[in-house]
Amino acid sequence: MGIDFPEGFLFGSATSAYQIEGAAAEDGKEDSIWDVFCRVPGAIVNGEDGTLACDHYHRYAEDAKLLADLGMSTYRFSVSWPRVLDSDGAVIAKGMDFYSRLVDELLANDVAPWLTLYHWDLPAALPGGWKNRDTAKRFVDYAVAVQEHLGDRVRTWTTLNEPWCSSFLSYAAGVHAPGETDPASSIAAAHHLLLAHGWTVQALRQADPTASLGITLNFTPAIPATRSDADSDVARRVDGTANRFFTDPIFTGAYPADVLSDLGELWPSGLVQDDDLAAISAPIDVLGVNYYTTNMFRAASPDEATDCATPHIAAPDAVQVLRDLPLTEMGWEVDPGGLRDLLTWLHTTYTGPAGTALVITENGAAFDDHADADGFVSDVDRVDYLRAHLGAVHEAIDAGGDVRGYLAWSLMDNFEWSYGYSKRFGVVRVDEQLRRIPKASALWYGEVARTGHVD
Ligand code: PNW
Repeated sequence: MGIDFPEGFLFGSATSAYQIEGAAAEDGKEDSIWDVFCRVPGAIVNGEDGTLACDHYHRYAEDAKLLADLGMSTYRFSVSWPRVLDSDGAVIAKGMDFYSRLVDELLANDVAPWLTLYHWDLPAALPGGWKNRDTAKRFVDYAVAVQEHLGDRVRTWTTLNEPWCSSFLSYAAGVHAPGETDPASSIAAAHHLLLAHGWTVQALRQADPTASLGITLNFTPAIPATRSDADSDVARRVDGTANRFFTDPIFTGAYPADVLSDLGELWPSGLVQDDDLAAISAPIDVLGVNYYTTNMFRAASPDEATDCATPHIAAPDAVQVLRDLPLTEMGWEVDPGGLRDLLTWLHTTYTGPAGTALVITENGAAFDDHADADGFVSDVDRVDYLRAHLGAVHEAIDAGGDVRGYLAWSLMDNFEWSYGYSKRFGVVRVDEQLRRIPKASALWYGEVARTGHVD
């Protein structure tokens, strides 16, 4: 019994630079906005930061071999912009060389490198960050520089990881770097991120028409608690800014009309210029899908206080309703059916008509891991999570979805942003001595990766 994935389906895992590399000030690397944000008292649980992280910067060869030993054919990592370009825009040779050696090591181990250009660690020196349109231009220069050094060996490129997080969580909710709380700024950031994506796709495509190019979006489907007009409307507004704000311009060349009208006055005037949407909708080969959970919402009653920290800027009246589902350590509901429905919706609405493939670029869970006397973690809850979500991916393929791969988040326990090291997403444990110890989930998932078979 069990299920078998199609021949050629990619199995792998993912990480990001700031979450694992450490070496935060080594070999000429300058500060990113996360280096700076971590110094703000109270910003990160236990005041932790990515200064050492998993020390991947020095252990990359061991990590490449680990991936191969686990049977993973693909590894998604990110490049740290302030490690490879200085604040004058000049290449930092040692930083760029690190990624070149990493790519060589992956290839020597038969692991295909999947490179994300931006996983949130913006150079702190850029004035105004993503509020500034000029940052999008600088991003293209950065992307082209990385392509010049690695493009002969890296075939798959993702421009941005989760622009919803780098805009709304970062500039409206204030919980991610740079920690600002101005809704209009978050809209400007989101537009400039999309612009950086579009211009970069055009530039990389022109330089190398054979490279596979895409973007990774995080999707948190929003469903109404009841069929009432109020609940349906609040779910629609959350879905608008969380999901369609990004998919519509990329695949249809226009921001969704309902989102524009919901955001109304918040939308900065003059933000969108001629030709912006043509660039943002440049064709892509792959849409990366990050999925962790689905949220159910109801509309708050008029006098009800809601969580002010909600990043749903068009839905301040949204109240999440927990269903009778298991929760991960993040408090996120385990809902694999939501992934199947999401993939089917994306294929039908956006990627199918555009001829764009879907790959799950992140899926996984934080659980309260306990190591035994040998340091081994028997994480049956994580195995169950991965199995159920792989089943959902298979159902989406059966339903006709063009889904080409699955990358587990994460290869190893790492710096979980504002939660510090308190939340562990790895299939590989990283202990106090930074030893890598595969958990039961890594052994189970490795077998899936080698055979394409899920028990
Ligand atoms: C993603 N949310 O972040 C990131 O791509 C990873 O770097 C991160 O470690 C992983 O998911 C687990 O959190 C998210 O609030 C952070 O909806 C927050 C949200 C979604 C994704």
